[in-house]
Amino acid sequence: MATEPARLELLSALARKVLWLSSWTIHHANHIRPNVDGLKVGGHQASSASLATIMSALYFSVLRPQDRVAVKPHASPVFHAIQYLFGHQTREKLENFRGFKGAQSYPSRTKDTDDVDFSTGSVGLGVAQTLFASLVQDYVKAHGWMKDRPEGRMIALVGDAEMDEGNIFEALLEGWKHGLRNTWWVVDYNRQSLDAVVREGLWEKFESMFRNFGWDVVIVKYGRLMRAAFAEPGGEALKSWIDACPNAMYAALCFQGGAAFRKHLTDEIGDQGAVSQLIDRRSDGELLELMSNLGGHDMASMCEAFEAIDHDRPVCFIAYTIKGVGLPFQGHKDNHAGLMTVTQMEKWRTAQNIRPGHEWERFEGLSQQPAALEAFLSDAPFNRDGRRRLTAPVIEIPERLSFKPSPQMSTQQGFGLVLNELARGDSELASRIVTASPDVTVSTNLGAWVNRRGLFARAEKADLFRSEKIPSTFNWDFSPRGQHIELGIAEMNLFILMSALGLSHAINGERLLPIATLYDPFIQRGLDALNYACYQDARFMVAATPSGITLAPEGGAHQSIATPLMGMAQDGLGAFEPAFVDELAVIMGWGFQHMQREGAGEGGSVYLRLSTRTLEQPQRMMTPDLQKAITDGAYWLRKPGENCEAVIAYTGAVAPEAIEAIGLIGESRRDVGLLAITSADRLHSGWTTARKMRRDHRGLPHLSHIERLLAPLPRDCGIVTVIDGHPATLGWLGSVRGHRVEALGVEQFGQTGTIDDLYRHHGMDANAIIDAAESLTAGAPVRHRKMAV
Ligand SMILES: Cc1ncc(C[n+]2csc(CCOP(=O)(O)OP(=O)(O)O)c2C)c(N)n1
Ligand SMILES: [Mg+2]
Repeated sequence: MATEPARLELLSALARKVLWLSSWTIHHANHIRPNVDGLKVGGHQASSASLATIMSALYFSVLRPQDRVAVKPHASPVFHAIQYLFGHQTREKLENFRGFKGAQSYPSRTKDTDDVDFSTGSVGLGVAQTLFASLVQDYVKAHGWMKDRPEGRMIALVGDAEMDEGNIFEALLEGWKHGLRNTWWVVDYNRQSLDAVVREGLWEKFESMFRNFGWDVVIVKYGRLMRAAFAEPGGEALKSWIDACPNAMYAALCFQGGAAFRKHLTDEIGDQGAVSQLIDRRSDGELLELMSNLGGHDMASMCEAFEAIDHDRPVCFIAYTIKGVGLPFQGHKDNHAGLMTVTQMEKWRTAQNIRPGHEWERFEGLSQQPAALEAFLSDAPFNRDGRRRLTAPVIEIPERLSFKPSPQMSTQQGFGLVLNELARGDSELASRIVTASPDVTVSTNLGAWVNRRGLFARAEKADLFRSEKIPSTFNWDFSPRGQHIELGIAEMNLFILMSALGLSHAINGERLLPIATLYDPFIQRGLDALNYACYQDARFMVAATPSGITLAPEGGAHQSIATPLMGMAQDGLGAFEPAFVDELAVIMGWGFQHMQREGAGEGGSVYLRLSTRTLEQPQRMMTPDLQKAITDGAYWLRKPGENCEAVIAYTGAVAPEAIEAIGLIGESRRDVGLLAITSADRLHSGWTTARKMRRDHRGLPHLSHIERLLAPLPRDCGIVTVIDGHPATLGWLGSVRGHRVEALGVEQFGQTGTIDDLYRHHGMDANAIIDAAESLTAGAPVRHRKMAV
């Protein structure tokens, strides 16, 4: 073990190397790598530089293998440089930074190969991810699955302007409710955002807010050089000047350099005495070094601050930094996307003792012994256990999920029944399910599951209504064994919790099968977090209900029109909209398997768009073929013949309208088909994949499910599609084999009414379907129409 001064010296040397390598990586991508487009690749040299010291302190000294980090997106080059020094990142990938298959612009769990714990990019989300990851760790521990693994700290490196993101505040409140522990947020307080310099005094707001939520707050403002200068005669005045200096002025002086600091200090606090002497004892270079020695750039101060934490309460470190520290544009308000010129880089290279052609060498230009640096790196506690990405065995899923059938049901009800059945049993599957809902547990039919499996909290808390013997349908007991996490209303939190629960196999080595319930329209409130969760390959199931205009009297603000398209467009999420409960049970069973599949392009999360509309349920055998067709996305509910004139293809809760229309049309048209679509998303992606495979492997007759279903239809057969959602969801069906399509659905929202009123109003009742079919087919008019009630 190196002695303290020797350790600090090695750490500081490595931090300088990290700053160099990160800046060089960006420089290389912009000035050296041949760039056919002539556009700069970019790369945020300034934003990255802010964190070189702090991240070096963490990775090279403070972190333990069980700790997990979300790195501010623009510090990606610093992260990659650190991993390069550790030997986890290749020179080839760094040379190809921001290029195709190169090191990623923002750290990515799925695209980068150098041990990224949590992806970042959309600011704010990675920060909240650490908070929820810590709650998930508590969940795993409370369920007895931690074995002898030590608890990790979940750490976010946060930009000060990033703190504007509302989802961080939503997460803070939720964290407080759940007794958050083991979470560190390190705010890179460089007082600059993308556009400019931030408001004065932000740190005070952060401090009081975090303390208010029970966090420890550590402000690391002055480096060791500064603290030593404050102890000199005249030092007090210097400290007061620094404290009073507005952010923009400090930043501007850091940019202008030592001479400018000298002039300002002399004009403002020069006294011809101790203060003047303190200033004059230093050259311009030394003065700039002193004034740039804010806490976040001082290895000793950062290590001290981190190492002083001896409790598991959450901690916010506010580390003062200078954006672009050490680079020619440090402190300049326009430096966010700033890049050093070739000349500036050349000058900086020389100053660092780096020989031309040796820029990528790990210890080039450092005066310390390479062997000492190498030994220090390989002894870093962070690396002690080797690979930090864990795995967990696959949980077995029964052949078929059962439920207590009734002749009339809604899919939302069916969802509750399937879970209730699971809750009654003692399967491994049931023990690994964790549900969560943003204050809509009861109204999304999770009640029966929660009654049996209980709510999760680290400490027992009995349902007072129950202990007071007041009748209530729902048992609201909290315990460490509980399997439902009740959240406040913020949907962003729901999806970030899914992101954390859905990575438990990789982070904690223990698989969880998370299920979120919410109202379908509010997917939009959490959409970026949902996208984020999918982007980092978290695995979960979303049951969104009620949906569409079918929630009729509930009204406009709760109607969802665009969600079927979102479900289709979201990478990593398989979207389903079953009409009947037997379909739903099949999809859920498949979903639990899909959530566990691993390998390139394999598996993903699942979105169930459900409804509160009660439908008559089909009485049928669930054959393996039907089962497969349901999860592939569609099956014939009425198979068309050779001369089929019209097909009605429906999705979800509008099944009765489609069935009624097909009956009425059948009176006038002999050959009609009814296609039940359980997943427009699966059908569409199957179709695009098949086309791609045919292109890539010319001649291979790979046909997708929808191509096979539509193949027997004559060319002049018309297809009417209908969905309680945007008509474009199914409108593409005509392109599969060139059939004409009338796509029915919803394009405006806001009306309340009965389902009949609204289906009529939006042109998706049986009569509208018949009209559309008629317009697509030749022959006499369809004689029968649905009678008005
Ligand atoms: C949700 C989202 N909105 C906008 C951006 C674009 N953006 C990237 S960094 C940034 C400002 C960052 O400022 P700060 O957090 O203080 O980081 P610094 O670069 O100063 O370290 C913005 C607006 C983004 N990445 N994500
Ligand atoms: Mg900033």
